[in-house]
Amino acid sequence: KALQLTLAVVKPDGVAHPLVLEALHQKILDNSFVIVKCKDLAWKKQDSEKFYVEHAGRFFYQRLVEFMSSGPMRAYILAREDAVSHWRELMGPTKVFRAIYTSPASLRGQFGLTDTRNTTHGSDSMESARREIGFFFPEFSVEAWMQQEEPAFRA
Ligand code: YYY
Ligand code: MG
Repeated sequence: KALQLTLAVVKPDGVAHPLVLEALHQKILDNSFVIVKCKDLAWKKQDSEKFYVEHAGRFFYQRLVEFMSSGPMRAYILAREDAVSHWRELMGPTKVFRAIYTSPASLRGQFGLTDTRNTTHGSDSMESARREIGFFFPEFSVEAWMQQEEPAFRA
């Protein structure tokens, strides 16, 4: 199993509740992720539109971009073996109804409010992780980290 980086985001509904934010942060630590980078930020509507351009035209697009620019968020670059799929699994299904009934212990099952206000984001492949890490952390180089930090990380 290979060491990977992924992008994890606590969405505005999660950041709005300090105890939820704390619980999500603790989940990251409890699941052997290394926090490579962490920052708090807020999006303008254009940022949401650009990040979610793959969903442009879907029925939920407007409510999604408005929600994602409605307040502060927290973004993490996380490292771990199989980080991408492991974080997706911890998050649980996108839709809150499904999350509550099929994965009640998942982050969305525990803290999700609606299909839009579903507390967390996670990259869905290594390719999207690279794009999304670049979107949130333009100064960060995945290549440089893999070359310089990965050997030390494994040692
Ligand atoms: O990757 P993931 O976040 O689990 O779901 P996507 O299908 O990529 O959708 C992105 C984002 O869009 C989702 O986290 C909430 C929002 N959304 C929505 O508001 N309503 C839906 N029915 C589906 C998705
Ligand atoms: Mg997605």
